[in-house]
Amino acid sequence: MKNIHRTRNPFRFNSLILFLSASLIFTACQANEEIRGEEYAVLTHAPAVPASIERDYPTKVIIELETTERVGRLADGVEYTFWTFGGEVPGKFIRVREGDLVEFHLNNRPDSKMPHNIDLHAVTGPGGGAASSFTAPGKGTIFSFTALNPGLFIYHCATAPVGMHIANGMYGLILVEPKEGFPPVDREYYVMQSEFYTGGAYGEGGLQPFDMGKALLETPDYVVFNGSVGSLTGDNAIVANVGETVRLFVGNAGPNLVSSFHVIGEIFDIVYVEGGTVANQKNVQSTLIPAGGSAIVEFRVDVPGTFLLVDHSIFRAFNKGALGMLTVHGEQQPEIYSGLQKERVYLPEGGGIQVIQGEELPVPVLSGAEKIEEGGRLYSQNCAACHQPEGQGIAGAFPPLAGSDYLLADSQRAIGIVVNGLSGPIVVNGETYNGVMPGVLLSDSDIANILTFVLNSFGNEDGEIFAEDVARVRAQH
Ligand code: HEC
Ligand SMILES: [Cu+2]
Repeated sequence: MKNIHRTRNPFRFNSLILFLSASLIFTACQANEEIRGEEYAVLTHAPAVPASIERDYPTKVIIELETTERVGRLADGVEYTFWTFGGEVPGKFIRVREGDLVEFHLNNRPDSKMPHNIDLHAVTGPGGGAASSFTAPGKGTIFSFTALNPGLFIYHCATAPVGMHIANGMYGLILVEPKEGFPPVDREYYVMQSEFYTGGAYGEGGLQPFDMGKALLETPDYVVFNGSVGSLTGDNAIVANVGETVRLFVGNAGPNLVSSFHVIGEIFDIVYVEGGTVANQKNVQSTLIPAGGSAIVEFRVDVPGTFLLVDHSIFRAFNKGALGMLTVHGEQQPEIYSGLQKERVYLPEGGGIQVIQGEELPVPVLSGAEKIEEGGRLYSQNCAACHQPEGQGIAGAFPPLAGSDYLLADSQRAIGIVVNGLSGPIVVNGETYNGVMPGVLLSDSDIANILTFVLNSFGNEDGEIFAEDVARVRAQH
């Protein structure tokens, strides 16, 4: 830079040459920026993301991160001894700028049992820093690196046995913002997928040990976002308003599985595939995120409602925990999405023509027994996967409908549950459940039939729900 400043113009200055040399200096500054000043990084717990970087020059960034080992909640009634970066799973989100000199301070709490280190995929150097950051309990280590490549990178512990340190929760994301930054958006969130391998099956209560055998077979009991079942659902849902643009920084820590990341009811307008800095894909339904990789997705939310974040390897979402929620507030936008407009009777084998051409047929009035029969069919299609074929539920995960004191105390309340879904703690037959039931997209009469079936099956005595009851509940919302 100094050389360029000293460059002499052999001719008289004129405005053109002034302009040319000014742009030369500007280009030179961009190519070879000098580190200026120093600051401590502000780190955040998921789903929060640190504010975007306003600096237009590189600086020395000091990062303080503490490794801990502590018991925490994996699911309701299920505990696990998590090993963490910063006290939570996933580890804290780090945000620096391309060209920054990062001085990393890794501290391991004295009450840890294990040594830990850190491999940041943003590091150019042996082990991604792991070789220089092996830190025994009660010790601290320091190493530095220059963030040469911008992008969204995973970091994780790489102390042997590496798989076990990752499986126990030691991972997070570091974003190296490109010099020119990212385009501004209204909301940014931090989402990290990972697996847990527990001694007991999904939902089995108590403090669960790590299961090495299942880890080797790559058959996790839990696949979750942000470290536990329900960390992004109900009251923990991430939020946005109609018309806003949302950017998700999504990581997949594995340790084994690849994620087919999808948001139900949304299309990613832009994907920075694999966490690189080129907005290189548009209009994507599901994006593949490798284990130890990431993606940045952006989308404008156009209509209100609840949008589910899932791994579209779908049993992971509804049976192993890989389910999050984005709640979008705002006015309905019927020109984009109408909602249910009409419910019609469909008569195959010719009868259907009547519906298409003429007056819509009234929904047939079913007798009590017919309602129960029809409801049973709909129950097996829509409810049995969670509440089980005999309504017995799954301990710790899905409450029973057979003999449920919660259901039988107020069958009208059950309508609202089926229509709108339910989340947050409830007590059924003395057991607390804190899961998420998504609202069911069925017609008023279908829901009436299902609930009538449930009230007359599995040892439940009796009761009848009518389509008008369902319509009334729906209208209240
Ligand atoms: C994806 C899994 C899932 C599906 C499908 C599902 N539920 Fe649920 N349901 C749950 C969960 C989880 C809860 C508890 C929610 C909580 O803890 O707040 C629940 C709670 C309930 C409750 C109240 C608690 C109780 O045991 O009485 C009723 C009633 C109920 N569901 C009925 C139904 C009916 C009827 C259907 C089918 C139309 C259905 N659910 C489909 C998961 C599901
Ligand atoms: Cu470790």
